[in-house]
Amino acid sequence: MTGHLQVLAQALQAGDRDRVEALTRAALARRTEPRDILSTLLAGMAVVGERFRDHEIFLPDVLLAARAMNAAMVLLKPLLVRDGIPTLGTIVLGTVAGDLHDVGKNLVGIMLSGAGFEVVDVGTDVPADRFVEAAVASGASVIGLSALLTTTMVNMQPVIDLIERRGLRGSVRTIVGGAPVTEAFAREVGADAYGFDAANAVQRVRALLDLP
Ligand code: B1M
Repeated sequence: MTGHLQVLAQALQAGDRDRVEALTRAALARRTEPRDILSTLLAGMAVVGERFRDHEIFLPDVLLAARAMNAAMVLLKPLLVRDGIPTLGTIVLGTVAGDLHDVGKNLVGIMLSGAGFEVVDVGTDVPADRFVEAAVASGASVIGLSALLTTTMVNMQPVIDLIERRGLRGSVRTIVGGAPVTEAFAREVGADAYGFDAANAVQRVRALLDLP
């Protein structure tokens, strides 16, 4: 990584949105390839994810880094689309029926976007059919389900059952997460993966899609 990209990665890890935006503009002005800038930012976000997982930094730091990443992505996205760089895959993400908590879901979405996935956020209090329709409409290969209440985590099962009934099992995988959700519960409802936090969710989705 050349000097100016290293500085960009450091600014991202520090969550300095203005500096990340300015450095991204400067890198583009000196004709750095958008895909090289993206790789730098993704590497920076990976470090942020690892440091969050290891409790070296905390939620506000992750949110700042994610906002900085999103500011750079606004500049890069049109150029990447023009260059025909595919995303890693599309993920439908939402909070299950009856549940209005969205902070964790949003964080998972930001981390997935930052890692190069296209995220279709279907919001909160989402019934099973809306998850599945959104996956079919967007060609998503993964549906991510979040729940924060012991009374709503049971609403993950109907989504997985509907995927099965629609014959989509195998082409549409599922990942579940949220404070009351456990690996054992994920297995019980037949989910393909469980993410215990946002960084882990990215790792699990990559594994589901056989990405290195
Ligand atoms: Co509510 N709430 N809440 N609440 N709320 C909890 C969850 C609760 C534990 C508080 C408590 O009693 N100690 C409790 C649940 C008890 C239980 O079921 N065991 C509770 C309750 C009871 C309720 C109400 C029923 C209260 C009432 O009205 N009587 C009510 C329910 C409303 C509804 O949903 N229908 C309610 C309402 C609310 C607010 C609206 C006020 C607000 C939500 C605002 C919002 O989200 N926009 C709220 C909040 C803020 C909380 C707490 C305080 C914080 C949740 C949060 O944002 N955490 C929460 C207590 C707590 O957790 N300490 C609580 C931060 C967030 C980053 O963490 O969401 O866990 P989290 O996400 C993590 C991981 O779980 C994981 O990654 C994230 C990042 O690392 N993860 C995934 C999440 N989704 C994932 C998906 C994945 C993978 C990983 O793959 C797809």
